[in-house]
Amino acid sequence: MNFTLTEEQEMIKQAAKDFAHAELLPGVIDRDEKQQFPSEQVKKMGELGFMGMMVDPEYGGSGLDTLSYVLTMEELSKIDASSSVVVSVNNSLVCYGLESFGSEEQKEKYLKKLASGEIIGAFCLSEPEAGSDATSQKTTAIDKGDHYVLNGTKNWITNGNSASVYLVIAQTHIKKGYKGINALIVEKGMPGFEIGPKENKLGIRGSDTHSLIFNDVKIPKENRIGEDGFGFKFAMKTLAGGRIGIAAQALGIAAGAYELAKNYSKERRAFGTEIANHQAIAFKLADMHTQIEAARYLVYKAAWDKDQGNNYDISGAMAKLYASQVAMETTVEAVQIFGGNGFVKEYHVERMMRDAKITQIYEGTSEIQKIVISRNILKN
Ligand code: COS
Repeated sequence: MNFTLTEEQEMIKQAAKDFAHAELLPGVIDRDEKQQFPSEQVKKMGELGFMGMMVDPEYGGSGLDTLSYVLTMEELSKIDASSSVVVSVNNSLVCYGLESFGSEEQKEKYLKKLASGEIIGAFCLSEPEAGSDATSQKTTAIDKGDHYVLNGTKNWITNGNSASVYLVIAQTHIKKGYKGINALIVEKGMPGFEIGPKENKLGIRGSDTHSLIFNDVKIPKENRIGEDGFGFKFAMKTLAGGRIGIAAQALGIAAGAYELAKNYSKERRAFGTEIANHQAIAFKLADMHTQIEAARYLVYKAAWDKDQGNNYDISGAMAKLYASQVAMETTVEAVQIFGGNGFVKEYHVERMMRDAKITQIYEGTSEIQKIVISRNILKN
């Protein structure tokens, strides 16, 4: 076992930390308040190579390992989870999905621009009645020979309006169930493709979440990813890695709130001393620190599994399940340590508490992670 980061990983972590403080922190409260998408920040993250971190440089990516990606997600999420979710979706769902399963033509046409951050992508699986129950797709992609005709609605799509390329999961052969599902590449502006209203959310308010409506959208056959009927497996395999990204986001939110609470407890005075000197506060910090460290090793282990070529279904699910729980508990405690100030926007922790909640929901709820974990442990 080796718990030491390489020199390169340390440099990437530091670069992400510096970027987060210099570019994400200014205006983060305002963007949250106004639900403003971090367009400038995303552009700069593309220039730094954060939008296609694991993609082969041949396709415009940074060619880094999953651990470097996780370290970056952690540092960005300490400051601004609304920006880091854009990085997560673009890297681990869109770029990974295209690089691993797309055709050479698809990689040339779409991946290069996505990995360099020239454009961003969205991953469209959820529907009004198919979030956790992902096999129940009502969106249809009917085979018309040289093209598909796409009809239906997708919900809660991250990067819903800001994306240029959408990976859309849809049912082609209804009688075949999940074996009849396809994944199609849809471009913004294709006739019949409409972007629905923006959701007014509890947290990650800077990210733009929309429903999408498809009315007889004509999709060329060459935009299907993989073989006919590969769509459900495509979604499952891609989400397995996506969960590592969200686990890293949850870890970052927890660690960010903990650092703020620790610093505050050394400044704020009550009963004649800094509140950190009261055991009620010191023990909270001890619990937070221990849980964050445990979450960190689950997240890094999942990234390591992916880099080693090991199966990471279970390690990714455990990392997401635990890190998201720690994010929720830690941010609630951080607000408590800040007391009255914790309830006020300028101290950041209330935003982190709101942002933490989504990590227990998207890319598979905590209950779904328990299904994945229990099935994996019981099959052996
Ligand atoms: N990698 C590869 N294949 C996978 C897989 C994975 N991680 N997980 C499932 N599959 C395959 C199965 O092997 C099976 O194929 P075969 O019949 O050829 O073996 C197929 O997919 C169906 O799997 P299963 O029978 O387990 O499907 P279920 O309907 O029971 O669903 C869960 C399994 C619940 C795990 C799945 O629906 C899921 O992950 N749901 C949550 C989706 C999600 O994350 N939604 C959030 C929206 S994205 S923000």
